This record gives sequence, C-alpha cells and structure tokens, in this order.
Amino acid sequence: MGQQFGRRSWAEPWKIKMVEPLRMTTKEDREKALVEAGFNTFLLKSEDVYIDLLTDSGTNAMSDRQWAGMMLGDEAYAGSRNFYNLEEAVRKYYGYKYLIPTHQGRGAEHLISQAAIKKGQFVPGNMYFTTTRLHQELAGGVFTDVIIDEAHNSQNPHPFKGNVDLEKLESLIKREGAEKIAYISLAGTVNMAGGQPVSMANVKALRALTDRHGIKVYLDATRMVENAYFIQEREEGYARKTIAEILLEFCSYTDGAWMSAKKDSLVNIGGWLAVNNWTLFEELRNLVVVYEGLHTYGGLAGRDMEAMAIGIAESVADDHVHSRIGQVRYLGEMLTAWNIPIVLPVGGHAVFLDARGFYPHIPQIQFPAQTLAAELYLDSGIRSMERGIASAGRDPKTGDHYYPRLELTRLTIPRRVYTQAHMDVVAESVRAVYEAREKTQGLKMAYEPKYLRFFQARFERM
Ligand code: P71
Repeated sequence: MGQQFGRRSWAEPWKIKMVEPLRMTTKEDREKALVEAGFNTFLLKSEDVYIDLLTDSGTNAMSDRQWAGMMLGDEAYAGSRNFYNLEEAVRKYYGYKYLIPTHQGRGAEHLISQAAIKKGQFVPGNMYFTTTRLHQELAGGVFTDVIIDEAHNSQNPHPFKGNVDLEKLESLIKREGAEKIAYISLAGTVNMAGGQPVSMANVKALRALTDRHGIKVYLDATRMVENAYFIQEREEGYARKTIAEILLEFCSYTDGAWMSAKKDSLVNIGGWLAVNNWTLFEELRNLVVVYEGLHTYGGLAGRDMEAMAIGIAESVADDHVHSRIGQVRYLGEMLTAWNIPIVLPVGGHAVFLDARGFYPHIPQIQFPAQTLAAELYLDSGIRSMERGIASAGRDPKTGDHYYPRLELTRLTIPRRVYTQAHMDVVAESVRAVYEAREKTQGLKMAYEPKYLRFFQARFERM
C-alpha cells in the first residue's frame, strides 16, 4: 500500500507471541444474533463477532512487559507501589502534579464535573462526547459546542478539525460572563468528529484567551498521544520533536486532565484524573473515596496501575504511534480509493463511514448509521459502532432528539490486535455493503433507555 501511494511502507514494531482464535459464523447465525441483539451492536455477544471494531477502548493487546508488570502488583489497600509508579509516569509524560486513579475515564469525568461545575454554569467544549457531556449535565452544567464549523462537515479536509473556535468561545464568555463558565472541556483528538486533532497553535491561543478571563482548561487526554502524532506530522516546527515532547508541551497549556487509559495507554481497564492545583486536588481526593476507592487505587487493582504505568511509556514511542495510525490510515485509504464515503482526513483511532453518503434515501430518524452497523455485521461478522442520532440522544430541556450533522458508523481499530490482512477483509465487506446500499432500508427504535440510550436501545426493521 505504501508503494501504491508513492511512499515507503511502515510495519508494526512488534511480533506476535500469543494468539486468540477467531470464530467464523454463517449468514444465518448472524441474522439470528442480530435480531436477538435488537440490531444494536452493543448487544451482540463477542463470541458471535468475527473482527471486533466496536471500540479501541480496553481492547488493546498488552506487551510482554505489561504482562510481566501485572505480576508485580502490590495489592495493598493503601499506598501500593504501583500507584507511585503510575504517578511518576503521569508526571513524566503528561506533566501534571497531582494524580488520582479511577476505574476508567467516566469515573474521572464524574469527579471533575462534580468538583468544578456549579449548577447553571456553561461548559464549552470542542464537540460533545457521550459520557463527558452526561456527567457535565448531571452536575448541573450546560454543555456548549465551540468546535470549528469544519468539524461538522465530514468532507472538509482541515488538518486540525478538532480546534476550538475562539470567536465562538469569546462571544459565549462576553454574553454570559466569565464567572458563568465552569471550565473549558478540551478533548485531544475529538472522537465524535472522527478522531480529529487540535493544533498546538490552537491550544496556545486558547490558553491566552482563558488566562485573560481567568478560566480553567481541563483536557480529555484519552487519545492525546494520537493528537501529538498529528501535530508532529502537520504543524510547522514540530516535525523534529518527539511524540513525548509534543504531548508534554500540549498538556502544559492546560490546568489538568482526565484520562480513559483504555485507549492510548494500551491497557484493558483504568483511568485517572490529574491537576496542578492543590486545593482542587484535595477536593477530588476526598470525592474519589466516595465513588471509586481510596485515592491510591481508585477502583483499580495494583497490577492494573502497573500495566498502565508501563503502557504510558510504551504509548509515546514514535514507532508505535506511527504504525498505529498507519494501520487506521491504510484502511481509510483503501476505502477512499474505492470512492466509499468516509470522514476525511482519516483520524487517529478509527475510520468513520459517512452513513448519509451510504443511505441518502434513509431519513436520519430511521437511523442510517445504526442500519449500516447492522448491515456490516450481517455481511461479514464485523462489529462497528453507531455514532449518529442514536448516540446523540435527546436535549434534556426539550426532550427532542438531537439531530447531529454527522451520522457516522465507526470502524474502530484496537491497538496491536489486528493485522493488515484483517483490514483488507474489513474494506471488502464495507465495499459489499456499499454496493447493496440502494436496497437497504432503515430501522425504528423499539426500546429507548433513559441514559446513554445507544448502549441498550433496541431497533426493528422498518
Ligand atoms: C469509545 C469509548 C467507550 C465508549 C464510551 C461511551 C460510548 C461508547 C463507547 C470513551 C471515552 C472517550 C473520550 C474521548 C471519555 C471516554 C470515557 N470512549 N472521553 O470511544 O472516547 O472513558 O469509557 O473509560 O469511561 O469507544 P471510559
């Protein structure tokens, strides 16, 4: 593929030491499983899935060193050695002073939202993320999207589609007053926009603007390593800097961060919250014992913290990130070459299929992206995730559906798990589903849970 695109190929900087067999199914098996799952890929049994591209969250392969670290778990209730190793890794690579471990990202989102949002305050962010926004709303905050307009257009080639629109933010601050802003919720690579990065210039300018108004910036660092890769690749002055240097510089413009370590940090479970302000830290450290566990384990086993500490160091290695994003791009380029509509530029963790481009005849309320995820599973047993109207949920004030402009189906690539041959199989299945697009009909929602409905909603064919 590298040759076809006139450049040298990359290869994975590892070899395979242990394998897990995959199960193939028949079309009849899959039809049955899909109906039982209410056409929701979250409700499929993993055993019924061939290539699992539901998420890159907690689905990564750990290295031999991480597994060795698991054996060094210091399973003490308090003051585990592994906590201090994790604290050191976060300080070294992310630069924040005070660390609180949490069981995963949303545990950290809960704590920061409870501690830093007063009822009625606004929380401007570069596009919503499902769990992030929900915790902000549960804390009484009002999420306000301040991402640049380009992010909402799947075909716009802007290199940093995750950027904050500083004018949108400034006019919100002017209209509401700085004291009505809880903090800026900044995500490094924006998941729902297609894994799109934020530039260093943008975060610097954001820091300057928020400093003028005395507003804090907290970073969702979940896929910030991948964001650093795009800065290295695309932003002037960063080509010769390492991923680790770029990551540290980016974080230095923020006041703290929360992390779902299940992504960048190459573990199956874990997260953290880290801040530079001692007073806020004291409050968070007190809150964590209510919801997660003591502040030196936060719902994790010692071994999980050790695997995370080692994973953080591995995650910033330039050759690792290059091959990780290279694999995602390989799949994206194959689909683009076949004129299949995807979000461009291809992001860090996934290829997002543009379901509106597949099914212009299916109205958004008939869940085009959910339909596409179901069709892909039926065709080949590949599991993807809806990221459209079902994920967007309802406006808590009016009760109406949100109608996001992006109606996407995500092919999410776990780190160090699948090979290039798997990507070929995926691309061919997407092409088969694309070729059958005109005959495909939409879905209706048959059951809708109250919170984060996409996880457990059930659908039926129209
Ligand atoms: C992903 C996930 C996992 C997920 C979450 C909600 C719906 C579907 C799937 C989790 C993230 C994330 C960002 C940017 C915080 C979390 C929560 N992503 N921020 O993409 O992507 O972390 O899952 O560890 O609680 O599949 P958590």
